[in-house]
Amino acid sequence: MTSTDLEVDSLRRELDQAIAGGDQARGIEIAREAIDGGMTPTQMFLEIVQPLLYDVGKRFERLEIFLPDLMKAAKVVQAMQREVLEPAIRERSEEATQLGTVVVGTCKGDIHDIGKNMVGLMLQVNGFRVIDLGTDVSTQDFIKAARENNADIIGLSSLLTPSMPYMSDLIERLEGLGLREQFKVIVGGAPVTEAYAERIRADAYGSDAVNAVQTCRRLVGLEV
Ligand code: B1M
Repeated sequence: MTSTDLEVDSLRRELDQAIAGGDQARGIEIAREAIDGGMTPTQMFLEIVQPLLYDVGKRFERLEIFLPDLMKAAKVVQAMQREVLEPAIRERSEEATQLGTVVVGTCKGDIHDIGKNMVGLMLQVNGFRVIDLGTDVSTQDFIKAARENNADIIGLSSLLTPSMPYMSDLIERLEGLGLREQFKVIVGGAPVTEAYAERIRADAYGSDAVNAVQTCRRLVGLEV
């Protein structure tokens, strides 16, 4: 094990404790330490924060923790995003050109937005105009915003199995309205898979926030 592996391990352990204890101040401090220590904010988010939240989800599923614990964990991560990770990502981004417009949102019935917000931010700092409709977004509102903003891509996020069918609902509505060729559709979120995206005839599946940028570049005809 290298010293860097050890540092990442201890960072992960400390953050796990902060998340479990709902300690926002400590979460912020750890994020600052990681970035000052040379870790990129995207690496910090994708390699440490995201897996830790997945573990929190597993503990919740096993009934080892309950909804208030899930909420506390989310608040720590949101504070880290707001105070450290988002400003650091923006600071590192270059002045980008307009690659296209993406309307993003979390599907109806679903209020999870930590991952969707990261996807939106990464798209934005990599040159896309992002219209973020927030959470619990209806199919009609996605289509309305895409038309009003002359979007190139509609990006749907879902973390709940019951909100996933709204992804295929949107594609069917677009087909029904004769708009399917006008907008590319990318889908993502923890329970969403590449196979699901294919099955519902989405144009693409995004596995994480970095992959979503590469995929949207490809969808607007740019090299990845
Ligand atoms: Co909830 N929750 N939650 N939750 N929650 C999950 C999703 C769950 C898997 C936990 C579990 O049981 N294991 C489970 C869903 C089960 C299912 O349906 N399959 C669950 C449940 C059941 C619930 C409630 C129903 C609990 C209840 O009330 N009894 C409730 C639902 C409320 C609702 O939405 N109506 C609920 C509530 C909450 C909180 C509010 C407490 C909080 C959310 C706070 C917030 O987002 N503002 C919360 C949290 C934190 C989680 C877990 C623990 C973490 C989610 C997260 O932020 N992950 C989650 C466990 C899990 O996901 N396994 C869980 C980190 C994030 C960075 O990853 O969102 O996957 P992710 O995003 C990634 C990629 O997926 C991808 O890129 C992102 C960044 O790299 N991606 C895209 C995402 N969207 C994309 C879109 C793209 C492309 C890529 O293109 C457009």
